[in-house]
Amino acid sequence: APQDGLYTVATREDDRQELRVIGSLCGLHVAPEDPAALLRAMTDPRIRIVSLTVTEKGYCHDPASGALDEAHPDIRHDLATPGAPRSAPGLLVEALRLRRAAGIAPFTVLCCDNLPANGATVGRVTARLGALRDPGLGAWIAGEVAFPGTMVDRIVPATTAEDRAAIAAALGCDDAWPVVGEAFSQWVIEDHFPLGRPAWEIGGATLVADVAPFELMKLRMLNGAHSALAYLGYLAGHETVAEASNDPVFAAYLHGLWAEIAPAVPAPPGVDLRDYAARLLARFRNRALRHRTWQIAMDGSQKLPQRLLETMRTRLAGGQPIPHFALAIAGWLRYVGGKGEDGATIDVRDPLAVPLRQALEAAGPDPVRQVEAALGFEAIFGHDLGRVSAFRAAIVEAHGLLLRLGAREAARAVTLLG
Ligand code: CS2
Repeated sequence: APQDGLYTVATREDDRQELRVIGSLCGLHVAPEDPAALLRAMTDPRIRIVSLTVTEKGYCHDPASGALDEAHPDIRHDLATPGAPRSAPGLLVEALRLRRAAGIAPFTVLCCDNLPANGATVGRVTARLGALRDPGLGAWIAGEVAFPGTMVDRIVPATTAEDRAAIAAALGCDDAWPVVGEAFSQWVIEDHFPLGRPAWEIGGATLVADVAPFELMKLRMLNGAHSALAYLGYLAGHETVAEASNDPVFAAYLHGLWAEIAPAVPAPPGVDLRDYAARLLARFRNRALRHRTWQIAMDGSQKLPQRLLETMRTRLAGGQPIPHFALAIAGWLRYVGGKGEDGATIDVRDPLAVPLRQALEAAGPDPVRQVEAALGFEAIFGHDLGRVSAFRAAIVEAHGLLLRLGAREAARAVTLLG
């Protein structure tokens, strides 16, 4: 706000940096500071689209089933005091209710997060919260509000103090909130905007009838590999994705992982998944970005279902082996246990961090019991996976390998065997 909504986007590729000052923000409201101001803006009839980028956990849903988590503290809060909501679904529902009561057409909700079927998922969660308040409101949201799906892709590590200093030096003035990312970007949007939309295609977006193949490709190939590399790379002492993916052992592991993922991905028209994977590796290796493995490791309980587990289900159903996948899950399990390979404490950030650590501690030193304790989390693994013996066996084996060899040597072993 003090910079009139102006901020710099710095795109970096190896030793090249390009700066662009973005002037598209015309005002700011901070929901936790002033939810009423945000609700006023959302009920303004001139507002036709509400887009959201609030990370996976911001939707208060059960990651395995995609249903609203009705026991979530923020959802309980928003049901108790619906006029002053604090969750994203709570704000959407209250704003939509106010618009409906005032006879204003509903805005289109544009989710830009890495959720599976993101539009449909947010539609389901919002309609359910609406129905819990008033069945008529829930039915109206389900029937009248558009929730187009999207696939948004650009690697954007969290901004650091060094980024601020370097960008201020290059720009010649201070910017308190620059954004640093790769040059690559892709935005695919389902073209369903009942009140109209800006011509985003002018800026390079692709408008399509069905986002699903783009989304599945990105979530499974990019984000799946990102999460795998985050846990294993972190455990192996790699601070960034660039370090980990420039390590030949992990590059070979990634190739093996992509070979397991690709057959379970319906390629969008005209896309060759081998080329896509090669491009991903080059993007991961971009040393100009310091994308911390720790950052991507965050919120694994919210990410694993759509990034890795759904793909694993497909492979298991076809009777195919899953050694690279299993090692990624074992890496996650070790990571959320809270102790690194050097014995140092890991700062695990995840809504389920405490119950996960407690369950793993209660399981004691037996690796098989540790795996069972982790797979018992149905919000992550669903009601099914923990009972699939081929799945359990693969995770037990990978966990054993990881404990014996450490992440790097286990990745090498899995790649050699695979
Ligand atoms: C990353 C994503 O933080 C994470 O979990 O996997 O933010 C990733 O960088 C983006 O989805 C790339 O488009």
